[in-house]
Amino acid sequence: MRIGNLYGPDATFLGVPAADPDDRATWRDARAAIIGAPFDGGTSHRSGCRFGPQAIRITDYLPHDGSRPSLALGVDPLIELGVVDLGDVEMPSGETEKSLARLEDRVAAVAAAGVLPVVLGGDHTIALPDVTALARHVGWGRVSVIHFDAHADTGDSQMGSLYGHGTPMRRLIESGACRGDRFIQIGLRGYWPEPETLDWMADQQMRSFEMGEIVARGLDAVLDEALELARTDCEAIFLSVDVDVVDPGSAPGTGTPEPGGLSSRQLLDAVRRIAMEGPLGGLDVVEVSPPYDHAEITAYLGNRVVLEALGGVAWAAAQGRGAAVRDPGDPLLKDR
Ligand SMILES: [Mn+2]
Repeated sequence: MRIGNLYGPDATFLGVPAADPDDRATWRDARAAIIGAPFDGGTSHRSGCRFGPQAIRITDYLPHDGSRPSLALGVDPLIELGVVDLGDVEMPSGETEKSLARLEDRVAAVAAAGVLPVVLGGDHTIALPDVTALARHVGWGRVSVIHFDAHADTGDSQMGSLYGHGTPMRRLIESGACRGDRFIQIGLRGYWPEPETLDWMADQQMRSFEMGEIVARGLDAVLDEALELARTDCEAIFLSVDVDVVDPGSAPGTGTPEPGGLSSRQLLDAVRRIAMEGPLGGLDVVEVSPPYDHAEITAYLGNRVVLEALGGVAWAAAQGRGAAVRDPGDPLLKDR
């Protein structure tokens, strides 16, 4: 059964066709699908990102006509990829494990159909089911992760719980869904995590680019290294974008703002490039918290992150670079 916005009227991402996740005929021709994950039960500080999916879907000044030709790329990703919106997953904020299981099932069904899952959060807890579902399809340990964030999200526990927006990256590496040495973090800064967790990250051979390194080397050089690593001995890249990677001045609507981040221009360029070079197997955009937003700045950014990612995928497909959205018959996608 289709649920539109769990916390508001049913509206699709920029007016793309609505589809019913349980009726494959309604999304048969789609190559990418929007999935809302309106869950903020994993936040450690201020909440509100349960309203993120709706804000990311509807925040725009252009007509909601399901068409967005990109000036930079010369493609209309919503049209060319046949993007549909499967609505929200029903995720009760007080029931974390039930919520995450439902999301994992939804993402797995989409990935298994050879359709690119585009998940709108929600807090970062949702990266655990998102990446897990993709790994079940692509191959356990065969998905690399490029993770934009101010925070590492590698905590061992959060207030005594295994699940929360501060722990998903540790759970993913512990389970083997993805390899620590193919887990790439970009934009970390500030005062968390503590040395014990940094030691654990180093033991896993995670590659984390702190803002100081990004400033010193430039983001392009960082992306060169990140993409080379992500594409080595893995079949697909999962792109996880926490909007708090961007400076709070350009992304105020989020729960755990950390000053001194990327510019919105840098994030959009990086997302576009990763999607163009891929192969992108899935993405999520998380931690957009409308109650803390101002003038919809952060909701606009989330909306544009999705468009740049889809634009990059459509561009790659048009170039015949393929691999961004794979046919389910592709032998690379067989279970290993
Ligand atoms: Mn995060």
